Amino acid sequence: MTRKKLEERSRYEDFDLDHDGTVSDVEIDRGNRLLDLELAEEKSHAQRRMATCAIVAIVAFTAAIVSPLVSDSRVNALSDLMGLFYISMAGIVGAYMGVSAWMSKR
Ligand SMILES: [Ca+2]
Repeated sequence: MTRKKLEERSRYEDFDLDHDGTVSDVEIDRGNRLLDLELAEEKSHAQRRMATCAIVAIVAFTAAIVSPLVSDSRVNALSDLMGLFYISMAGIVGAYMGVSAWMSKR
C-alpha cells in the first residue's frame, strides 16, 4: 500500500502535534476537537461582545436623551421607538445571561 502524503502547505500539517511527519487518526481527532473548542470560544467571545455593546448602547442612549443636546420635542416624538430600543437591548443582554447560565449547567 502506498503511503499517503499531505499536499504542500496543507491545513492539516498543524494536526501533526508531535512533529514526527505523519498525521495519525488520533492527531486528526485531537486537532478537530481543538478546532471545535476554538470555534466555541470565538463564538462565546462574540456573544459577550454583543451583550457588552448592548449595555453600552443603553447607557449611551440614556445619557444622550437626558442631555440638553436632544430637545424635549424630539424625545416625545421618539418615545415609542425608545421603548422598543430598550426592550431589544435588554433582550440581548437577558438572552446572553440566560444562555450562559444554561450552558454552564449543561
Ligand atoms: Ca504525528
